[in-house]
Amino acid sequence: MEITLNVKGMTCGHCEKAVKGAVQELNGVHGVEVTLDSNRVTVAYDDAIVSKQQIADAIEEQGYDVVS
Ligand code: 9UX
Repeated sequence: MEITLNVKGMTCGHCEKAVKGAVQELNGVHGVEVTLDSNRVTVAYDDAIVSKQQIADAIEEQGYDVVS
C-alpha cells in the first residue's frame, strides 16, 4: 500500500526530518519520502498494521496540517 499525502507547513529540512521520523517509527510503515517543494509525503505501509488516519495523526502531532 502506498499513499501520497499533501502536508502543509513543511518548509525547511528540519520539518522534513520531523515528519519523516514520526511516520517512520510507526509499526507497519516501510518507507517515507518527503518532497518539500511540492508539500508531498509518500508513505509505503502495510494497511493491515497501520491506517492512513494513524499516519496523518502522527504528522499532525508534529504540528503540520494534512490537507489530503
Ligand atoms: Mo524549519 Mo519547520 O526552521 O516547522 S523546522 S520551518
